[in-house]
Amino acid sequence: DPDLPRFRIAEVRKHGADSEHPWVIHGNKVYDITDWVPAHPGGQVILRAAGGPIDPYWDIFTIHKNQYVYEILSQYLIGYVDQADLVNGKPAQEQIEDPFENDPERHPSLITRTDKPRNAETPGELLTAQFLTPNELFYVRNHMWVPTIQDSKSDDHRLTVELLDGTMREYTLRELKTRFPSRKVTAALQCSGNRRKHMSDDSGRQTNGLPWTSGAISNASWEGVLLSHVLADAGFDVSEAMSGSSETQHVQFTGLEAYGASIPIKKAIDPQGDVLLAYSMNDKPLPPDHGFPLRAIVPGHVAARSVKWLNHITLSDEESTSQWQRKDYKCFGPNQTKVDWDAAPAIQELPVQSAITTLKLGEWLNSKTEPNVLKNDQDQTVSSQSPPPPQQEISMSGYAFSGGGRSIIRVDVSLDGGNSWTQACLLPDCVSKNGMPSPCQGHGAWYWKRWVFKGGVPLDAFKHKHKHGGRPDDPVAAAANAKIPDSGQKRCTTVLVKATDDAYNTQPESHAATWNFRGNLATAWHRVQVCTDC
Ligand code: MTE
Ligand code: MO
Repeated sequence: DPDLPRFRIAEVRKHGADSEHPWVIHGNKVYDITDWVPAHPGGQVILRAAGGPIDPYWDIFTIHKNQYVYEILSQYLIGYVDQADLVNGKPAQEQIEDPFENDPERHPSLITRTDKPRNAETPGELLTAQFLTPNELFYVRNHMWVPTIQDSKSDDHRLTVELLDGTMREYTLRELKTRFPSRKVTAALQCSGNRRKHMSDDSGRQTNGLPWTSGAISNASWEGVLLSHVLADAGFDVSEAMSGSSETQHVQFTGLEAYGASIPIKKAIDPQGDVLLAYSMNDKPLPPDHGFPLRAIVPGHVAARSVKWLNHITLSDEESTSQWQRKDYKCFGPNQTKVDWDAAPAIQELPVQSAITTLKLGEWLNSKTEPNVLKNDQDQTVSSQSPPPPQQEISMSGYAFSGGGRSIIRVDVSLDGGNSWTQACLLPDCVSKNGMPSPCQGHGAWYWKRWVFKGGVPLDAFKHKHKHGGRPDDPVAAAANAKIPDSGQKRCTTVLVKATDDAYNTQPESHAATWNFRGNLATAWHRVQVCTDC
């Protein structure tokens, strides 16, 4: 309609998220979205764009870029952007606000995979240096921008709980903190894409998603209130649900930037499930990147369910309709690349995982200068045998973790590509000491176990060409092999690690066998190639 008014961008700016009549610009058109916001599930995303162009937001939140949405939007057209503010038919670049403009500062040691949105992993040597990952080194996985909430207003942050019959109950964070007892839970979060790069490198097949190595996992102590307490207070019949006869089957979580996911009601009400609405991480307020001021913590489940910047909980007979629940975080067979998303369940509890985070080669032991005779009083025949072969000292450390609260019972290490095995030492991080109770809290082994190993690689191990050799450009391998010149003779072996949990679940031998096109749950034995020039 050419008769509609023309608006300067300065005028549109006055119609921001806080105004009575929020407007947005799409292309060169201006829309009044007042009526849309409450009616649309992505209303919060649209509000974020109020007062300016919506297109940069939709570039991030791609599921909204479809014809259906444009058609709804067209009902709210009120005019056009004034010619004076257009360059090539669009608002000038400097008029477009960067959605990530308010994202927080990040620790320089994190390894950035994408900057906008922020996705960064913890480097190996920092990852397992401590049992509890320091907040500023905890891996970051954001699908969109970081919603900003001022410290001074955080206790006024509102959480709405909506029951199956539509009943709503609203809580401020202040109310949550004062009405319910606080709980602490020690839990690791692991992204479903952790070690995806290992999957594509080892199998030689590309995957779809961020190329994480071993650092999309971290471990922290979380404090908050129990989800089940809040649900009961909001009027949900927890005992009916315990008996299995509730129509409510899922708890859907939504964050302020409209990320959403859900968990089965069974986990939410399990008295040993420890699902938290958390406001604190390692005894400090949640940092902005990790969900300030409130996030769900679903211990033992894939971290995608631990929704950050939590502001809405919906009890439902169905799962969250978000793409992160219905698509994305599912696995299929290695041959399946055109998939029926509905045919596979959403990832919830995680399988066994382990990785080598540091690896150092030391001196050669038992070298030719050592005496030819072994001291053994009992068995003199030993002295007539040949000397033990030289060994290359090796020290490694890493983590092991299993989902569902299953604890890690053993970590096996091989120094010769999987022909022979030995055990790593599990660090006693969660063990009671000197009459003191375990420093780890919660009803399950929700935390990771750190392991260390010291040993020697026999000289004759350095020869094997293993099928899935582990890549020399793996950062752990690169650091270990840094001393070895590129030119000249070198022989290599593959060291590897695998873990077992208390249900005797263990890890698959190769990524080829569990390859899936989204690169989820890459849990095959972590292999690192180490070389010698001897
Ligand atoms: N919650 C919101 N609101 N937005 C997000 O992008 N990412 C999820 C989950 N919760 C996400 C979210 C995913 S996929 C992961 S792996 C974890 O948060 C990462 O949590 P962290 O950044 O605290 O490590
Ligand atoms: Mo994730």
